[in-house]
Amino acid sequence: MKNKNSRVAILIFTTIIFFASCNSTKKQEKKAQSQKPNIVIIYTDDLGYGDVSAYGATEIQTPNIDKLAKGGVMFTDGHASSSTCTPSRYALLTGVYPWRNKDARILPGTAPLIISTEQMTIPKMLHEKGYHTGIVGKWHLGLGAGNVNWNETVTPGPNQVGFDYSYIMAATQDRVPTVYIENGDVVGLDLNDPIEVSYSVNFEGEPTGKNNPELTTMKWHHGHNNSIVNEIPRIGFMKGGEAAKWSDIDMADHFLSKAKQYVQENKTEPFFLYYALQQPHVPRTPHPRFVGKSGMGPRGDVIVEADWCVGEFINFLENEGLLENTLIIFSSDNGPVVNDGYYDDSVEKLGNHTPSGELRGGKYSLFEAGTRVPFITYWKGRIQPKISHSLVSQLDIFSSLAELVGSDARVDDSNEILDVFMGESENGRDELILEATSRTALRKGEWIMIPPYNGAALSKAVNIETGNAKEYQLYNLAIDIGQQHNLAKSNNEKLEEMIAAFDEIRDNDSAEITELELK
Ligand code: NG6
Ligand code: CA
Repeated sequence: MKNKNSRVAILIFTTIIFFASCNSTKKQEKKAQSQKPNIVIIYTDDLGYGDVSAYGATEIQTPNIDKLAKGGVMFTDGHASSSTCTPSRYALLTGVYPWRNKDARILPGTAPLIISTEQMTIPKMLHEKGYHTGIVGKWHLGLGAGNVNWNETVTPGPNQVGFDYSYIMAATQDRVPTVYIENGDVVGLDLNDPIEVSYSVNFEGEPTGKNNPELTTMKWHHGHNNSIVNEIPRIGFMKGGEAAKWSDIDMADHFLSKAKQYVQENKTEPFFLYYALQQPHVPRTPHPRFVGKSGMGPRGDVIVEADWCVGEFINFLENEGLLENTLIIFSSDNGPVVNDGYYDDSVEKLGNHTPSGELRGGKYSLFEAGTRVPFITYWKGRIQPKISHSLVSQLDIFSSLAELVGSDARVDDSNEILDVFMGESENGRDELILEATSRTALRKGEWIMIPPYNGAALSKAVNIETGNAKEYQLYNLAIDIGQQHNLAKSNNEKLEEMIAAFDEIRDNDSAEITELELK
């Protein structure tokens, strides 16, 4: 009897404990769901599919990016929207195909903002859902509304399209103005030494790379022979603003410290950070502590430096106790280029390294290496490690993040594939339009169709195949990842099907877009 009673008592006790603990687990789950994760997009500039050791590079090691790849979803078929920067960044932030916006092409440093302040963007959508939003790094989406006065607050810019905080370079490291801009204001500007910028004429008496090679330590190969800053000739002319000019060798450290500072200051609320590193774009200016580290010249050295920045930033999140509540998306804005306009030994010291991996082409190209880039999603404790062969595009980040944070905002071109990004499904995209300097091609399933385009098949300046040909090209990537066997003639049925699908998406406007912008 006594025994039975105590058994009943134990049963009641354990039942209470069981329900109580269920209840608290449910509460915890609810809390976890309602607690919005922080979101960080780490975006490199010109990093190729073959530049990361997790993606098969053997001549260079990227242990920190590898850690993300091996601890998250490593996409083998992840794409930037374009094989150049501005269009890819436009598509990343808006979820809209860049070829829908005629201004979404490589911009000079004086170009006006190409995102409408009315347009929905990732930071705007996240801001509406209670996020603090920031960008640190490369912008290259235009600033102002034309005729920017760099000595006043520059607007509209990132702060007018959804970012609560911005710390940027206006365009690229090789373009003037060579200054940092914080929330629209040039950092460290002395108004007694105002900045003037032009992309058409030099300012009287100012040296240029073309006329004063003796003042340069990095020599220009093509383009890049205008104003000289820090002994590096740039694209565009700039006068004044001496105290505000950035130090190229410190840029990586500088952006890293600003990225950390942003997190430090905003970690008490959900935050979104777009951390846009400048490497390995030209001019490649590793900090002295990275010089010679890759054995591959400056291009390899700045990849090692970028990888270190990624590691430092992730360690910082971990030390702050934020890593398990932060979704990290890592990618690159376009494929790789070795000589992009300076003699910097990158060609000579490349050795056996293949920045494009087994893919054909590179930056500026319609071939696969133009847009297929390292693409990783990582969320410690939440995303299970996996290699995914799903076709995904940076376009899809917009709608997928909206789904993640419970926003109704959607953009037609941006597929909601959150479960693919979370590694829970392989239902990626079926089709995707790829863009390269205003030319487009259609990817559908395992097939890619490149329409005929005028212009050189090989860009001599950068030594990259453009993808241009007088005839249609059709490749089956499942069996021919290197795009060596054009099946357009032998598989006419597939070709016709691809042309029809391409025309339907492009709304038959592809005829307008034929010429290669690259000079
Ligand atoms: C090209 C530049 C190249 C690079 C590119 C933009 C010349 C000859 N070439 O016009 O060096 O700056 O623009 O790169 O000037 S991107 O990654 O921002 O798209
Ligand atoms: Ca780029």
